[in-house]
Amino acid sequence: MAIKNQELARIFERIADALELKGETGFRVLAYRKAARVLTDLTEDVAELDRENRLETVPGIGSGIAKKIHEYLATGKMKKLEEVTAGIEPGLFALLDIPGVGPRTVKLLNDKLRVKNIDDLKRVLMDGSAAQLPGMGKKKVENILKGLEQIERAGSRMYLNEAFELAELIIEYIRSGSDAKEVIAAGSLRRGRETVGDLDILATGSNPQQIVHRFVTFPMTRQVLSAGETKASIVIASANGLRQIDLRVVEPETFGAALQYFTGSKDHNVALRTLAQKMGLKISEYGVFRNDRRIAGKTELEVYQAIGLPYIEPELREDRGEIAAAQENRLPVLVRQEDIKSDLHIHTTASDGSSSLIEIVRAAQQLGYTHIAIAEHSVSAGYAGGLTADQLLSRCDEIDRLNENLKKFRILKSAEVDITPDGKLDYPDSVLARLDLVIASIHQAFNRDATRRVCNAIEHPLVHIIAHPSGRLIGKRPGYDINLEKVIECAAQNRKILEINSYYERLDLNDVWARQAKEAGVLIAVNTDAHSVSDLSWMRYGVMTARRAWLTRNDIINCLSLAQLMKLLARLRQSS
Ligand code: DGT
Ligand code: CA
Ligand code: CA
Ligand code: ZN
Repeated sequence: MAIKNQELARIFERIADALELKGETGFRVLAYRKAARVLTDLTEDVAELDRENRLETVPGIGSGIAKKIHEYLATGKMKKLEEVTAGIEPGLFALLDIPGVGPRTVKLLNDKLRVKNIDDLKRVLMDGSAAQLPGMGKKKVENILKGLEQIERAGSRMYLNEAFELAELIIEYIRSGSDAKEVIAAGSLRRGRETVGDLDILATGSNPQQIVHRFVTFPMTRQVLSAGETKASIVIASANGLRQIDLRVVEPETFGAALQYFTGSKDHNVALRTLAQKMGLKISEYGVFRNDRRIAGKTELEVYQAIGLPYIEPELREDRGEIAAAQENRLPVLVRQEDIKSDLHIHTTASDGSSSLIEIVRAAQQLGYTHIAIAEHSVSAGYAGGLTADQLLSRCDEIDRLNENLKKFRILKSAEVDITPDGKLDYPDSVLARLDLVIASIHQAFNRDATRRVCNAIEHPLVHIIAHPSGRLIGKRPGYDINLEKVIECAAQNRKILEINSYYERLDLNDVWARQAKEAGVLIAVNTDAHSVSDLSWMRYGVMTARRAWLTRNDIINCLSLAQLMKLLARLRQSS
């Protein structure tokens, strides 16, 4: 959605909220809510519609709303918003984010119990006074408590996809409304950590105050925690809860030092500082200093070189041996997104996906891939539309026919085969032999002998890859009761491949285990496990995880050309 659409949708929501908080109901409120919904669903950029005088052609946008949109786009302000929010405690808007709490409830609580913010709300819920109010009651109070719990839990850490999307939104917002030169997300997001606590945005520009001002007026802002001359912190309401974003505006001469410092990790920074001290240097967010004279700071490379090191990629900065490796000039040349030529674990509508095979092929071609593997679920995965052996075989025929007509692109015949509770695969070998690539994974009976079952699958002569080997779901499920050291050892012995599943809730293998696998000589597949065209973009999270695992293009089979991959897959079967 275009950024202006989102900004304006938020503004109209807020006007409607404010009207209701003031006790108004009915047509006017509904008109603003409707305008917000229309803007959210609009595929065209509202700024363009305004330029071309076409706003009123959009159903749901009348002349009154169109005028207000125009006013905002032309001046950056909307009188109506200022008018209706005047005199309303800012904390009241934050209460509206709690599931189960609407404007009428907030008004009631504010009128009768002088509730002004979340702390007040908690107090009146706990001491029983809220339950006494007309129309509240025990049930409603319980609901609100549940809602509070929900936003507090969600307020913990973000998945990588949410963090990236949010960072892109705020960066575009700052860029489009200020003369900022550089705007970049540092912190754990830049390091590709599997979850992100808060966003750390770094900017340079000739007018820091303008950048700070633009930042704190980000439309999703619910609370400004602090706002100074060159830094600010805000809390925003995203779909999954409340999130904090920090901003720093720095001088161009110190941008590299600040970027290095705020990228972290803290442990990496501490180790660097110790190293610098031994050389008689001081390193800080302002630069590298010798006797108070700045000798580096403009770029990160300059900072690292000043303390005698080559550039260290952000994903390696975890104090896991990267500084020693840098000193000895043995840092790996990390895999890059551009090295990826294929995605080898994709579902379509034939099992539980939502995009068709053709749609997936077109999207993969657009991504620049030369081949993909279609791996539907197998027969015992009934819940996921698993294919019977016959269905799989006719699917293979279909893919063969398609491949004849595809130029410079190849679909590999594959399947994500369930490992049964007794450690077998649920297709006969004759069917598996028809496939170019066999992926095996556990989807049932998680804790029954997981290690032995996965090792059985690895030893099966027709299996190539084990998908999501640990089975964990970040923040939701710890994973199978499995001995990954054994699994890696077994994969190494049988020269089989382990997956980094790029789905942001899996990232499985994780960075630490993938690095161990590499050290044991195991090849890695980085796959999205996509169930739709848009899921193919998850590759980015898998690649970052691979980089955090110190992997190079030579460690990853998705970097092989089609010919190289086919040779490898055939060799694996011959040697087992
Ligand atoms: P997060 O937000 O919990 O996912 O993790 P980070 O790494 O983004 O941490 P955050 O947001 O607290 O701070 C951003 C960076 O700032 C951090 O990676 C390194 C730097 N930093 C923060 N506090 C300290 C500190 O006390 N010492 C040093 N050397 N660096 C710090
Ligand atoms: Ca952070
Ligand atoms: Ca931070
Ligand atoms: Zn899958």
